[in-house]
Parts: sequence; C-alpha cells; structure tokens
Amino acid sequence: MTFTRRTFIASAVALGLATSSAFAAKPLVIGFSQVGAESEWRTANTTSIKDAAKKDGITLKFADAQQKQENQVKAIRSFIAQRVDVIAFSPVVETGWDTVLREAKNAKIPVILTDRAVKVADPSLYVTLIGSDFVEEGRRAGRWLADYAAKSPKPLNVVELQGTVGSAPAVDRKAGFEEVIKGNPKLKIIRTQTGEFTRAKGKEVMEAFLKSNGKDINVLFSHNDDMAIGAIQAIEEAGLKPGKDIIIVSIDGVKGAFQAMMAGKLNVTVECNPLLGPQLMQAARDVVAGKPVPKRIVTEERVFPADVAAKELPNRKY
Ligand code: GYE
Repeated sequence: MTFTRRTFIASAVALGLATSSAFAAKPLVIGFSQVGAESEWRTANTTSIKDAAKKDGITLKFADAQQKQENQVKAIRSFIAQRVDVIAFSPVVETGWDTVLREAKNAKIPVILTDRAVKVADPSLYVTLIGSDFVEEGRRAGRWLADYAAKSPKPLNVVELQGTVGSAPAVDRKAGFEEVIKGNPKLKIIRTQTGEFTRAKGKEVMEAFLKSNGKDINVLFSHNDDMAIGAIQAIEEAGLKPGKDIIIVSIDGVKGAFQAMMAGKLNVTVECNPLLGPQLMQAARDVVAGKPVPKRIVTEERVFPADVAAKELPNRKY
C-alpha cells in the first residue's frame, strides 16, 4: 500500500498518537502550479504563497506555467506522480480540466483552486476555490464609470482591454462591467480586445485602438493595472493625456496603479487581493486533517479612486 499522509494520520490516530505529533513528523507537501509571472498582481501572489508555506513549515513544490494550460496539466501530472499531499493551482483558463482533475481524484489527492475558477462537469473534482469575486469587480468598475458618466455632458465611448482569453477574471470582469453599463445611453463599448494581462500587450493593443479610433476614445476599461500602465504609455506617445483626455478605469490595486493615480494618469482601480497564501495553507491543512472546508472562500476587496491614492499608498502591501 502507498503510505499517504492521510493513511499516516489515520494510523497515528488509531495508535492513539496525537495528530499534532504526526504533523511534526512529516511536513505537508503541496504541489502548486502558478499561471506565470504576467503581472505585478501575479508576482505578489507568488510571494504570498511561497512566504506562507515557509512560515508554516510546509514543503512547496512550485511550477510556473508561463500562461500555458499544457504546462499546468504537465505540472499536475507530475505532482500526482510524486504523490504530494495536496495539489493547488490557479487555472490559466476555465475549461479543459476534467481529465487531469479526474486523475488527481483517482489518486486520492485533494485539489484546491486559488484565484481563478474552472468549469468542470463534476464539482467534486476540487475541494474549494479561494479567491476574488471577479464579476463583482467588473460591476464595481462599471458603477464608478456610470457615476462619472452621469456628470458628463456628452456620451462616452469606451475601449476595453481584456485579460487572457478564456480566463475566469477576463470572462467575469467583462460580464460584471457590461451588466452595469448595459442600457446606459451615456456609455458605449466601441472596441474590445485582449491584452493578455501584460504591460507590453496592453500598450500594443492601445496603440492599435488609438490608430483606428483616435479622438473618438473617451474611456479605457482595463481588466488589470499592468495593461492600463502599458496603455498609459501608448496614450502619452500619441500626444494625449491619460487620466484626462482618456479616463482610465482599471482592476487589481497594485502599487504601480497607486503611483499612476498620484501622477494623475489613472482615475480609479478596483482592488483584487493577491495575498492568498495564508488562506491556501490553512485550507490545505484542514483538508488533510479531514475538516470541512467551504466550497468557496471569497476575498474582501475595495475600490480606490485617484483622490485617495496618496493617503493609501503607504498601506499597500503589493
Ligand atoms: O487581475 C491579473 C493577473 O487572476 C486575478 O491575473 C488574477 C489576474 C489579475 O495577471 O493582473
């Protein structure tokens, strides 16, 4: 029989040993497949997970998928082969996980999702999803813009930089934003395209928007701060003032966004908290100890308009 952590704890309990001494004997092993290093948000998320594992004495096997689903599938298979105690991952896209998650389930290795959701036919293929409510983030961005538009004498044309195609945050932020602005005669999305959540691509796509639609663009809605920061460069290079000639609404709340707001180049950022490490370690411990874990663990978040940026920057942890 393979000597898994669960059988180890079960035998320890049967022998009357304290479970805590069983934990001390064999550190928990988590295999974590990260999306990549595409944004400031992601860097903060990786640091949070590595730091929390270290602090809790948990062995973390970390794999960077470089924004490719095939790399994540390979990493998950390798974690199964290594018989880790828990597999955790932030799925780059929502679909295409049924087979590999079934393999993990057959191997009796619990799976915890962090940050991004999956669409699977059988929800028992994962234990819990720890992360933000992306639809609500999109709505928050939409509400800020609807308030702004209400004070504007003229209707506003919006261009949208979407995140990675097929990823939960891109799909959900778009849906939440559209839900709020739908039917608003003051707001119209005139162009939308992916900027893959990176600065470089955000800049490139904004350049294309400016070339084709130029002075018609009044607002940029960006699915993350990095793309917004890339777009700010494109807007400046086109001789326009970001934050004034083009109003910019973004999501994440990373330090770079606060600095851009203080420079008057970004109008608002909707917070998305990447510091998921401690919650992940807790959930992993609970799952292995057989404690019940809620199917969804939602992170609490706020909205930061430019006028509070200077006051809030010193409190920002990412
Ligand atoms: O907003 C973006 C990152 O999945 C919430 O991924 C995350 C998103 C985040 O690249 O900056």
